[in-house]
Amino acid sequence: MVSSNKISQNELTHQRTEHAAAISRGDLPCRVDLTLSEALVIGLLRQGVKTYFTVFGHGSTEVGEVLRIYQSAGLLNVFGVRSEIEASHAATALRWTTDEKAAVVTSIGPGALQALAASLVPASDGIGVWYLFGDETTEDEGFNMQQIPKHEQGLFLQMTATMGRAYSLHTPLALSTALQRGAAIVDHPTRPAPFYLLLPLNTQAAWLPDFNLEELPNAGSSTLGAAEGDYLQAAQWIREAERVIVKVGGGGRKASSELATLLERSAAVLVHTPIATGCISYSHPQNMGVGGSKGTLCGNYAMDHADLLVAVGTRAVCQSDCSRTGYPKVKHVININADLEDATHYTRTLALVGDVRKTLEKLNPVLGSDKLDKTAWLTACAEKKAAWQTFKMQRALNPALHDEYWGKPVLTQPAAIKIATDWAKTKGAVCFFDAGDVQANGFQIVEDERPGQTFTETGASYMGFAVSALLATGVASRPFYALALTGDGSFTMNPQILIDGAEHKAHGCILLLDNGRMGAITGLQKDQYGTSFATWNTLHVDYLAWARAVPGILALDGGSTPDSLQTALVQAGHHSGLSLIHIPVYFGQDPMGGMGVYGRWNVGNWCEDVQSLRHKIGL
Ligand SMILES: Cc1ncc(C[n+]2csc(CCOP(=O)(O)OP(=O)(O)O)c2C)c(N)n1
Ligand SMILES: [Mg+2]
Repeated sequence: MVSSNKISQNELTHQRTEHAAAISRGDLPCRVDLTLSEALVIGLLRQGVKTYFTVFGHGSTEVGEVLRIYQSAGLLNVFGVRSEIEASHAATALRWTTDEKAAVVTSIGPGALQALAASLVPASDGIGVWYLFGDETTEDEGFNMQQIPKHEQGLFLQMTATMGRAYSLHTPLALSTALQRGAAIVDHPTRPAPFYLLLPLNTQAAWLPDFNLEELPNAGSSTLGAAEGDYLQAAQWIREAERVIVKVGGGGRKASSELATLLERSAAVLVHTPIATGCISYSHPQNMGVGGSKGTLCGNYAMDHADLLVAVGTRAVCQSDCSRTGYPKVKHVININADLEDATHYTRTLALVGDVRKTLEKLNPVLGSDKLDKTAWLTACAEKKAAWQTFKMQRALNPALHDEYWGKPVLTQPAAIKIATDWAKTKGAVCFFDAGDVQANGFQIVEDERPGQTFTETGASYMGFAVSALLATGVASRPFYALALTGDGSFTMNPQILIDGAEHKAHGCILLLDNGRMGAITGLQKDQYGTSFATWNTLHVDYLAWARAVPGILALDGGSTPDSLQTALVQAGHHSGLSLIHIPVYFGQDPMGGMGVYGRWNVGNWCEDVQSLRHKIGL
């Protein structure tokens, strides 16, 4: 039974303090009197959630009070920030880079909606994050301020349940079920995701006398096995094909050695989606880099000519398979994925539904160790990769171009990104990429040797992710150094990082590539309609002054030459906190200013052609 809380606030604080101390000592009895909010925090602690990114509001003060006391006892850490979007990005980045779990706490209404919007990132990239949102009261006494203004029940639950999985703590004693459902999602073995726990304003402080803490679930550690399926058929297709391509998405990131064996045994080339960069070393001769709408010369060549596709852990996002026109000559698909619907996405498919690594481990021996002779294919692809390396080199050798907006020669994005990511490699810094041209040029340029060097949020391509991700550097239990490469458009979506990064001891550098516009969209407009519209600014904003306004931030002018940028990076690297390097960058039609486009995309006025090609291919 849930009864009202009979003890005073002072007594409650005292009691919570005692509970927290007992948890630290490991002797909290399993039956205790406590509020729903405290039981929730204890339940999350049991699952290893010790980091909270918060923007409290009237919808979450009760949970906030429990977190205050538990933080004082050293059980968890709370980072109050200035935007729920930033909070969500930081929690996502923490889980992504370090596997440490985090929760985002917001108020009801606008705060929750901002976090919900940003949760498109973990939903798209497959990252487990807890969201605790204040929600309308369960007694429905009338509209709560900031609830959705309709005479209907559970609207936030409907919205969040559309984005992912959600649970409303409408009935306090359902907590253990809520936490078990959340654990199953946030710690899912193959495709973790955001989980939304809605906290009605009036149940957060509900009193749970003699609550049995044993009910609270522990973190799940489930695993999935290898696919059952026709491996002999798969092996036969691989042997018979002349041009095999292995396309790796986010689900194949951790299968480096199995992928290398597959390449060796099938004489295939590998192309990956941006998120899977480093799945095998870029220097591996059979790695053609990224392929897709904005792929590479060699990656797209391989896609355009392959006759057999082995898809590994990819959900075939438009950008990665040219809106389903990416494999015009493919006769068969072997699709290895833990998700049945992803595995059966294409026609003419042999779907191997199971854990990617374990399935590859089972497929490789069936292929046998006799190398298949597909020399013509490997040679043709190797030539394209060499041409791509030359293409890249030309941009590094022509680093500056005259720019109209800046009225002088400035660095190109390809040159600046190459210099910065080379520097990051020597420093062992993690690189985060923000959306836009910065991101596309970035994934065309980086040459990662292993996963974890670059985090490019291409699932949702959410502007402001990279800079907000820097919060994870200081918050992680083992802090690390990161470089966030961002455009002027993306940075101004989440400039709160300047304050929150300084406050919460972020250790990294924001490299702001300023072309005075949302260049990726200007570029699309020009390619599609011959003219640009409403995607640039005429103002020259003093971003260094923004950075200087915050104590502890080192603001550096990166200048317009490779040397000046190098010098600034080195200075930034010596700074103990957060730094911002501003560089003007070129925007324009000069081919040396970009990395080119090699694929197709079902957007704007290209749709008719792309769709008709898709239907012609019929894959
Ligand atoms: C939150 C959000 N809004 C809109 C978009 C659509 N979008 C993708 S890239 C881009 C422009 C990015 O501009 P900037 O960060 O300056 O990078 P640039 O392309 O100029 O290098 C826009 C508006 C998005 N990805 N995310
Ligand atoms: Mg820009």
